[in-house]
Amino acid sequence: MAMSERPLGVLGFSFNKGQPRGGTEQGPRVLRNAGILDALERVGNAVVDHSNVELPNPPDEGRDNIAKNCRAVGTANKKLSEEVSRYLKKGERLLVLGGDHSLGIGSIHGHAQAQPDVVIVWVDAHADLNTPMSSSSGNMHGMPLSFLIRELVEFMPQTPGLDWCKPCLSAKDVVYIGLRDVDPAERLFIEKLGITSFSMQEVDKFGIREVVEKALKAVDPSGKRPIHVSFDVDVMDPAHASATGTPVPGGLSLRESFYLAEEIAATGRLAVLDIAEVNPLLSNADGQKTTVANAVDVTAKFYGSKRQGDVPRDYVIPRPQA
Ligand SMILES: [Mn+2]
Repeated sequence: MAMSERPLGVLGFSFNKGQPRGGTEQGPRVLRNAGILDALERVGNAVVDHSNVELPNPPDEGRDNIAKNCRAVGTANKKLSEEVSRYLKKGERLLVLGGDHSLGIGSIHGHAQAQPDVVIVWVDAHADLNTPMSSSSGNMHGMPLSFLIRELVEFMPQTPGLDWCKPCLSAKDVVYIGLRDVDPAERLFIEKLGITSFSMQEVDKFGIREVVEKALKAVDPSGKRPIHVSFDVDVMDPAHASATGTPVPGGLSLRESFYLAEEIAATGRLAVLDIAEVNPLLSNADGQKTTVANAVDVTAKFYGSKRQGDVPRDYVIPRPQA
C-alpha cells in the first residue's frame, strides 16, 4: 500500500519535563479541541486516534545527573518509542502530538525500530543536539538528537532513565531546516559530523523552494526512504507561533511553513510527523489561538496530498435548474 493510503494513527504525548514551563502537556488536548482530527479527515486521511500515551508515574529524580528530569524523560520516551514502533509495524503512518521536544527521543527511536532506513527532517529554530555535558540549561528538550546519533556516542554520559535508548541514526540521515539559535557545541557537531543544515539565512538566500529540494536530496538522494519530520512550532516566526517556550525572532512565515509541509506531503513518504512545543499557557489569548490554529493548519498540509486544493469526495458542481 502506498504510504499516503495507510491509516493515520494519532498519538498524544502529554509531557512537559523536558523543559521548565508547565503547559506543553496540554498540547495534545488543545490541538484535538481545535479540530486537528477533522482537518486530517477532510483532506482524505483515515484517521485513528490512539489517545495519549499512558505515561508511567514520574520516577524520583536523583540529584546525581546533569540532564534535568532524565528519569522521567527516559521512562516516558521509552513508552512512546514502543507505541510508535508498534503502530508503524501494524502498517500505520503516525502523527505524534507533543508535548515538549524531548519527545524526539522516543518518537524517532521507535520509528527506527520499525523502519531502520528512516531519514529525519528536523524543522526547528534550535538544533536540539546538545549533550547533557554541553547543555548550559540541562533541559532535555534541547538534547534529543544527541541520544540518537551514533557518531556522538563518545560524548554521551551514562544518563539514568535512558539506558534503553541506543543510537539509531547516522549524522548523514539528518537534515535541519529553520535554525537560528544554535549553541557552540551544536555548531561544532553539525560541522564536524557534516550534518546538512539550512538555517533561516539559507531560507532567505535560496528561498524555501530550493531549501526543501536541497534538503530532501541531501538526506535521501534515492528519494525512496521513509521520512520522519520533527516539527517544533518555534521554527515559525513568533508572529505565527508565540505560544511556545523558546520563541526566536526571524522564523518561517506561515506560507513558508505550508510550502515545506506541502512538499513533504508530495513525496508520499511521510511516515511520522511530530508536532512539538505548543504551550497554550504562554503568550496572550490571541497568541494562543493563533499558535494552535497555525499548528493545525500546517499539520493538515503535511497530510493533504493534493496541492491544487482538496475536493470532498461527494462534491457535485452546482448547475442551474433545467
Ligand atoms: Mn525543538
